[in-house]
Amino acid sequence: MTQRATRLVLVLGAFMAGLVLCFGVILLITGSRTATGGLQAAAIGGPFRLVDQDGHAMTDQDLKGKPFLVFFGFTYCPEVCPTTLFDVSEVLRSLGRDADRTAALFITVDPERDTPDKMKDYIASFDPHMHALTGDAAALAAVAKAYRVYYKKVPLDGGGYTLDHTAIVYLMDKDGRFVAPFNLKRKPEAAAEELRKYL
Ligand SMILES: [Cu+2]
Repeated sequence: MTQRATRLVLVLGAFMAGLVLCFGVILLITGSRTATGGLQAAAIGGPFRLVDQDGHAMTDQDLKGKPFLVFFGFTYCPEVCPTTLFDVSEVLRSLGRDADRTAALFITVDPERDTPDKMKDYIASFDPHMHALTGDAAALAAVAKAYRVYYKKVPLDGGGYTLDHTAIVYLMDKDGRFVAPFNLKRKPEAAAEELRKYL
């Protein structure tokens, strides 16, 4: 082999090696992307043990076989919570008898003030299929985390506090699995029709 040919072979070899390396890296990247599942649905919800407005323990097991709605908030909330709970009540009312086969949970993010008695007073203004749940701060923090709910105390000028919180209504199926955020910006009948599909 001439010196020139040898050099050519070396250059070609290096080029081929580089090419292989490149493809290898691309395979690794695409491979790892496939392995993590890309758009795998994040797990929302899960087991809980809280106290309802009558002071009774309620767990996720009590909801087995029923699709249900979950909303987090607090009784001192000036607007978002009462509006949302009113809308949820309208949906439950639209369901008629089928409402007995569903449930709606209002879970407080303000355990300090929202005792079972306070929750009982408050929830009495809404549909009777609603469960108003409270518990100790740690139990509520765990449920909020499971539902990816954000909440934060905000001090008020005149003393006391309010809370910022996630205002999503979650639709869960009869196995307690998250389906989708539940849209209340439509006629209660239309929303009730969607809920009915999961009975
Ligand atoms: Cu609120």
